[in-house]
Amino acid sequence: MTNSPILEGIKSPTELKELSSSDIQLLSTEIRDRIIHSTSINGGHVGPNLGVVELTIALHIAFNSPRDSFCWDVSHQGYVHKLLTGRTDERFDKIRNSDGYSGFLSRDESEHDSYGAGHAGTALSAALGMCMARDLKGSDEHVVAIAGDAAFTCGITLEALNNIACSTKKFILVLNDNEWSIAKNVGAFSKYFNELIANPVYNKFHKDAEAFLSAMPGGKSLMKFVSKAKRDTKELLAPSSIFEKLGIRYLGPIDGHDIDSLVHFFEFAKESDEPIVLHILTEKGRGYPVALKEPEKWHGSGPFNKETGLMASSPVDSPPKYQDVFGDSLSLIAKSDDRVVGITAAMPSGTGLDSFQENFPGRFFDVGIAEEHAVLLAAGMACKGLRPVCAIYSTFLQRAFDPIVHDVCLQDLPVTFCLDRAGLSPNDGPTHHGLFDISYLSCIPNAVIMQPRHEDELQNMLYTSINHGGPAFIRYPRGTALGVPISSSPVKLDIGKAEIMEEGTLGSIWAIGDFVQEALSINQMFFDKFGSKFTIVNARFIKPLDSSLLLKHGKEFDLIVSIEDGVLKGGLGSSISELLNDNNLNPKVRRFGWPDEFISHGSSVSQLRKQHHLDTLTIFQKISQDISYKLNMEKQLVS
Ligand SMILES: Cc1ncc(C[n+]2csc(CCOP(=O)(O)OP(=O)(O)O)c2C)c(N)n1
Repeated sequence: MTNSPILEGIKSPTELKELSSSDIQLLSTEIRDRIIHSTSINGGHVGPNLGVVELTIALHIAFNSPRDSFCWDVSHQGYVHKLLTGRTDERFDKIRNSDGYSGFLSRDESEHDSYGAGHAGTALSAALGMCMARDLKGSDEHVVAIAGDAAFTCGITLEALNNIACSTKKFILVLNDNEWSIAKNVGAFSKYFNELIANPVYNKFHKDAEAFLSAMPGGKSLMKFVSKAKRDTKELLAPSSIFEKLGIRYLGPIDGHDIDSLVHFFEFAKESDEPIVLHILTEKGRGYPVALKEPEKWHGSGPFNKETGLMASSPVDSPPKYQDVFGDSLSLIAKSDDRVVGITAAMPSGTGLDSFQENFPGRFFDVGIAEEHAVLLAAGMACKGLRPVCAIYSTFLQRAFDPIVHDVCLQDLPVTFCLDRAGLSPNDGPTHHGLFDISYLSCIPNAVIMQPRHEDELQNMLYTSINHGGPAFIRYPRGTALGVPISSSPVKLDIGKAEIMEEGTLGSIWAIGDFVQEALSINQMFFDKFGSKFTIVNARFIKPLDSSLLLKHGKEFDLIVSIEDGVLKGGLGSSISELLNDNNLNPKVRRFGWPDEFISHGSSVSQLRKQHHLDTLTIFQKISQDISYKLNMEKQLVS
């Protein structure tokens, strides 16, 4: 815990409004210290939160939460909001852990979290929906959408912009521009925002408005003045901004670290009788020099030493991360196949594509936070003979379901999808767990879906997918691989062929990914305790399933077990049950996977697996119960 007497006195935004301006300055420092302290222990979104300290304080002074609603885009920058809305207890110091607050905003956590998020680009649409509901009800509360500059690379943000002015007169948009996505922001909007900042006419107008606003905060007369000033200066000297062409009044650029000025602009926006955007400039990592210097590294970090800013590094002999194996393998394959290109939706380092970018800058494309566009772009490239590889986290690919169905799979195009973070993203929680992809992809004709059990198999799957000639999806988890050697010459796998790892008499266990290793450990437990084993199958392909092997097992065994890192509904186990049932085979099928509920954030994969009965011991015990009659029989035979 840090020494924060002013922050500790704030149990709700009401107390904040009563502070003197010198106390508010001290409060900013206390908040920064507390965020650095908590993230140094737990990891988290350091840079984005340090950048919005003044902005968030000013929002809570000018507006009345929870009556007024804030829609934070992504909501990874919501830590300051949490601290100002009564969440200063020890759960803040355990943020992103099982007994701490979520790293995102969630409607379950506080009445001040008007909207939950974790995916980018949702703020404007959700805020507009709230405005329209308010207008229909005839009430007058404010709704504020707060979106980063990178949110404007999202298609849905642009869909909302198109819809705002014709739907409501009262809509406040805060554009929090720090020039960064996770990596440097990309695309035409990002350039355009820089032009707005650099344009002296807008600066002049901004200064006029600010001078007036600081003298006379609030009030209808103020509005009239600014509208006139705006007309006079802008019509004579400058073209309208894109926002104005869309019917949204533009004010900016505004210093995002000057609380008094921010409050005045927010008061001004409250009076506006047409939709308004405030273009606010902030610095990612403000107040913590190391974070300010390297915004990408400090967008989201693991634990670190807060004095030195050094992040905890993994032990030298630890296995590589799956994401790095993917990046290196793609470079290796691309060396001898110039059809290969790599596409990311704003996640070059998170997906490991940054190493490919270094090796093949002309064949690397960052399209911004635009997953649907990325998939369509890949479809177009594939039509012209390229072999695009889209590296998109499992959870973010959900957004591109229709282009996957309608564009890639229907046209049977050779696009490879690499779904990192398949399985749990423990500290992030339900917005980021990659638990649905097997279910949402298995139902699509032409989709080939696979999961490697180690890094060498990942490389082989990548090589197989690129050379397959149709849509292929490879899912793999966050974190480190097994540490097996990776061949310098990848091989093509037989699509739809599983791998038998061990043979036994008790039944068969079909597993994918790191659960294959778990299945082998469970088998050892059976052997140690009962002297008998299961047949262990690395399913490799979830679709197409190795049907001949499965049907053989369906005839041979009374029990077939499936273990997967995805939801049970529509998962590997479901496909196994369906195939057996459709062939009139009725062994007992015991399925292990994630239940039909949203899994919260937690401290680690093992903690969440244990909590949801997916740990090795529980799986062993449940299978033992299923097979107890057989174990007894075998025991009797031996004795
Ligand atoms: C659909 C989706 N794709 C990717 C991400 C990963 N992501 C989280 S924050 C972020 C960048 C956000 O940048 P910006 O909105 O400008 O906010 P900043 O962090 O710079 O304040 C990205 C790409 C996401 N959350 N959602």
